Amino acid sequence: MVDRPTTRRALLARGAAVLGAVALAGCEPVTDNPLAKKILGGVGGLNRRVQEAILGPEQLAQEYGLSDVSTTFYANGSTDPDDKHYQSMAATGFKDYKLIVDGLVERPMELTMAELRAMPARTQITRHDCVEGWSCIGQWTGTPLQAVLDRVGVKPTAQYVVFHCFDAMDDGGFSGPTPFYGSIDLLAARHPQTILAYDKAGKPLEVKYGAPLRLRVERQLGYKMTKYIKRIELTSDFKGIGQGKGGYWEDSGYQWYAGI
Ligand SMILES: Nc1nc2c(c(=O)[nH]1)N[C@H]1C(S)=C(S)[C@@H](COP(=O)(O)O)O[C@H]1N2
Ligand SMILES: [Mo]
Repeated sequence: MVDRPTTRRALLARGAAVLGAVALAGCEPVTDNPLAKKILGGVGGLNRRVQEAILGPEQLAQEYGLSDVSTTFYANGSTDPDDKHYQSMAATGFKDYKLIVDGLVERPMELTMAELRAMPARTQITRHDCVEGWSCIGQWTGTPLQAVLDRVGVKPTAQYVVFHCFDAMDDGGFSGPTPFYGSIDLLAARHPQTILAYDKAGKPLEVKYGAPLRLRVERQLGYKMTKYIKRIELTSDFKGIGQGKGGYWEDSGYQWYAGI
């Protein structure tokens, strides 16, 4: 579990604290990244309508070559979920893991890693931009979310894809740790670079990067890329989920749409 920075100042302090580690990891610090500087400066990411008007909803994020991959990739947020079920699955290489897909779907399903790996796969080398002010380039392989959605059959009333995770964040509140979750809309979910990643650099994801399955949604910021996915729920709104803003970070004030 990690502490949740609740103010911009706390966020910046935490961001500053990671920069040393990021530099050591061969990633890019905030000072070299105009996007991160803009966000830390309070301007925020691109407005969704502006981004879609300029780029179009199908525009691909830039992809890089193998020689651009960061020598080591910084791991952020949760890096080792406390959940007992998660830990027992991790101890046996996630052979008992099942991804639950339910909510507004025609055929609710549970998919094993073997079933997910048997589906079409996509590999992409992309840049991960964290709002705390660092970027790393990494290679990801996974199942296009679109393929999973087609398999379960999305009902016409569905609007959002909600990702429930195994980890929880310690907010220092009385009610105990808060489960991590996030969401994207169906347009982002069906984007060709939106994948449920299970490999990084050609090897199964390490726990710190979100094993066994994490989202890559390449045209948005890092906090949208939920790690440790337990369940994918199709919904028409965010009522009754967390505090209703569509994500753990959104519930504490981040924008729901984090376009870059
Ligand atoms: N389940 C879960 N997903 C998460 C987080 C988290 O704490 N828990 N942190 C987010 C943030 S802020 C970032 S920048 C990325 C970090 O991914 P990485 O550890 O692969 O660098 O994961 C995102 N997804
Ligand atoms: Mo982040």
